[in-house]
Amino acid sequence: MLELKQLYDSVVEGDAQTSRALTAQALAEGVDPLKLVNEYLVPAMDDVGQRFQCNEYFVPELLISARAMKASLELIRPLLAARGDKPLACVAIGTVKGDLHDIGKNLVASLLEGGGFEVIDLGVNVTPEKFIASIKEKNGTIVAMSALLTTTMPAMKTTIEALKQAGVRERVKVLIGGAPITQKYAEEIGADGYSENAVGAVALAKKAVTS
Ligand code: B12
Repeated sequence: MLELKQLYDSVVEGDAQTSRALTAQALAEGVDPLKLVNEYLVPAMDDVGQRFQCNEYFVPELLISARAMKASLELIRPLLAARGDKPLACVAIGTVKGDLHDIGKNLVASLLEGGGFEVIDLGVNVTPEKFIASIKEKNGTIVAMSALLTTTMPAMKTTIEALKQAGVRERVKVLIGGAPITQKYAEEIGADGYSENAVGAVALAKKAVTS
């Protein structure tokens, strides 16, 4: 029987080959894919974030850990997507204009997908026009924006204004997040929700589609 703590360790250590192999083995043994995400992969990335905060880890370690998590998620994602019948809603997610940080955004996108949402990942440096085009094209009901720079936070407000101008603000919920974002800022710019982490983002999105 597989010792799943090793999966956690492999992400913290940034060993993508091992995390992928352990994930494959766990899935073959019938472990619930969501359990792998919630109990091992996400806590491992939280651990990495904390190590980063204490200057034990630096950017390269962060990137290789994110790569290890991604290697596992590549195997898990299709299984999670396959088990929900109808997606709860379609989410257009992206990192706002001027901002290239995508580790947190990718984590949020993966967990939303795992949580039963159809996710249109628009990538980084996403203009308001691109968010609007996606919402219109896919009939999306949630816009999820990520920003990691204080200088790109205002792009969230600009995007909300643009959604209003385009006449689609009323039919979408806007969720925001990223290290410099706060609940207060979300309220200031008229966003519908803020969460400080990816697990909270899924809870927010679920609340948004039921309220
Ligand atoms: C990794 C990193 C980079 C990498 C990015 C690689 C990548 N592919 O993303 C690289 C090296 C490229 C980079 C570049 C830069 N960076 Co940088 N970077 C970081 C670093 C170290 C970690 C960010 C990260 O990935 N954290 C881990 C993830 C998991 O956390 P997260 O993004 O916060 O996401 C979580 C939550 O916020 C939330 N969340 C995120 N998005 C969303 C969205 C929604 C809807 C919801 C609900 C929740 C949510 O859930 C996530 C998971 O729990 C931070 C430091 C820090 N402490 O944040 C600096 C940091 C953000 N960078 C910074 C800077 C200044 C830069 C540069 C300008 C540096 C330079 N001079 O070139 C450039 C900017 C490039 C650009 N235009 O974007 C500053 C920003 C300062 C500020 N106040 O604005 C920071 C804070 C470092 C510092 N202390 O100075 N960076």
